[in-house]
Amino acid sequence: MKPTTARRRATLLAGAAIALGLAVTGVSAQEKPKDHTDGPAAAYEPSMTTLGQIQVEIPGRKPGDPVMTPEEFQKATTIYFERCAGCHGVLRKGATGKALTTDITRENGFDYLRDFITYGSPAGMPNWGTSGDMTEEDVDMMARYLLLEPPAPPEFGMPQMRDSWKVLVAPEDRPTEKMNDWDIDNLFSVTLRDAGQIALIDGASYEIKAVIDTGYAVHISRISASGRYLFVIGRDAKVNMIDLWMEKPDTVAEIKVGSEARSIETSKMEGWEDKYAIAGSYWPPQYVIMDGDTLEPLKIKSTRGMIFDEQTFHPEPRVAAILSSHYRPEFIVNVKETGKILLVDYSDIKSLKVTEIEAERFLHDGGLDSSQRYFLTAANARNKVAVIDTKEGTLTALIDTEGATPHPGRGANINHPTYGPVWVTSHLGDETVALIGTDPEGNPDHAWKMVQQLYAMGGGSLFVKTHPTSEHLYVDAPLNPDAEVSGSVAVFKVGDLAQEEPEYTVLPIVEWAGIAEGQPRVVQGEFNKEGNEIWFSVWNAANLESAIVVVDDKTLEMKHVIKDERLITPTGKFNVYNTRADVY
Ligand code: DHE
Repeated sequence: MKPTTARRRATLLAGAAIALGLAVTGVSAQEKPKDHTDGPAAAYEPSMTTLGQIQVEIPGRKPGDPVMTPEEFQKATTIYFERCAGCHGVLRKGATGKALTTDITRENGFDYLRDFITYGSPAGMPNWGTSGDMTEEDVDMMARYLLLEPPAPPEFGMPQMRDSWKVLVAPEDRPTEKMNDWDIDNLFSVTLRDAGQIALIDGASYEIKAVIDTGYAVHISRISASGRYLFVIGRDAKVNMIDLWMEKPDTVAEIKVGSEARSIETSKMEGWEDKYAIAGSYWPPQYVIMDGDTLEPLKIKSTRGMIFDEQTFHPEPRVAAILSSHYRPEFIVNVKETGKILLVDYSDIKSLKVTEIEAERFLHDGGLDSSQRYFLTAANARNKVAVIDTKEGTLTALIDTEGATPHPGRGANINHPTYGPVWVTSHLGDETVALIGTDPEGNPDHAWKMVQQLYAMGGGSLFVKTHPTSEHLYVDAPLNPDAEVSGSVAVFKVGDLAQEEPEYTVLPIVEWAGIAEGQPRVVQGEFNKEGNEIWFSVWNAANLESAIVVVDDKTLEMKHVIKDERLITPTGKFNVYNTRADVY
């Protein structure tokens, strides 16, 4: 099938709960009270699957405690960490969702809790009962569980990190030059989510050069500034450091930095290339600076502290995206629940200086503008994008994206025919795509304003992508409940953006992949080094066939389909050059 052109303003999403991270199939709500909503934005919350595996005991019982067996308490804890902690917090003190501490739950009582879990709420609580995601017995158990004190998962400090730390090949035993004939700059590190592996795929021949075991449910890969070392982090907070110079690239060091994590980055400032790595975790709420050659943990900093505006204590502010500055020896660290962006100066980690910028709560992901001076990041539950000037170390702007739950990934930088350089984000909760001016020198009237809103295929978008040599802007929608939409990608022609309501072309990626079984979702475009092709993951259930579809950026036609039985649940793809040079 050829790409088709469309101009469609899809309606807002409602009535579909997608438990991502747990399963890739959508579940329709039944008998839902009319005003209750549970779209993807509500369900796309952290799922603490690793924490869900820890063994817990019922904390000291109080008079009036509901009856609960240790087995039920264990099962309820697993469900709570996987499905509820993302919004309500591991310690139940609240995050995007309300606090569920026993002073509140006991006052509300069992019947209220049971009904709330069953039907959800207009504020975003999914209808776990009527959607069929939880059985009546499970709902009953969860309501009793919430009347008991929560278990506190263990901390993870230096002794635990050092116990887990392994240098498999010491720096002095590694090659002094590249020992393989791979074009490592055009290599893709592809997350094989449910296999706990990454695949290294050659960008020219599409050959899978290696499959390497990593942590559980790998989240992202990042590359050292030199392009030699690949860092991979799993949801279980395991970091693998892979040496791409070895004859057969493999892990040379590994460490566990906590129980739940999502982010990893390396030092990129001139003079500091490959010197440090940093990883941030959801639990415990902290980040750790490590040696860039060995992953030796050097400095752990807790992110517990005051919420930026209320100045009240938050016990578990998670570390979301981390980015390396090109202007100063600093890591930029998003602290989700306190709404602070930290500039962590790594030039002297014994006297660590951290600039704490007040931004907005629920910071998630983001990336640099095309000049690489400004960091734009979504405070997603507040529908805002914060802009940090990485040169001056200050907050430049807070912009309302006028859409529901911006989710940019690292965003996309296009050269707009009217507004010049703009940075783009799509949204989880609706079909809008926000374009933000990023050129205070050349286009001062448009800088740090939302200059245009586009309408793509529908809500449930996670990632946008372009390349400096491309004339296209790609928008995915993997969380859209409609299989046709979640299986396609919308493409806008940058030159057409001066039109009043620009059309987009729909690429039927799943159809091109030739996969009939399951409901695979098309996720995260990633360009090759040259910028003439873009790769999309066709992410199916673990027991079904998945694929990667390569699209010709000039013709928008399918160029190649990578299929292999080792390609289990491919999600993120990270081209070595584009990732290390921050090209997007
Ligand atoms: Fe991600 C990036 C957190 C679910 C694929 N994801 C990120 C980042 C964070 C994050 C904080 C930014 C890292 C950085 O730049 O340093 N993601 C979370 C969650 O908390 C959430 C909502 C639920 C969870 O429990 O993890 C979540 N993410 C998903 C998925 O379901 C995806 C689609 C598949 C998967 O891996 O489970 C997914 N996230 C990705 C990808 C990136 C990412 C591919 C990197 C995008 C990029 O271009 O850099």
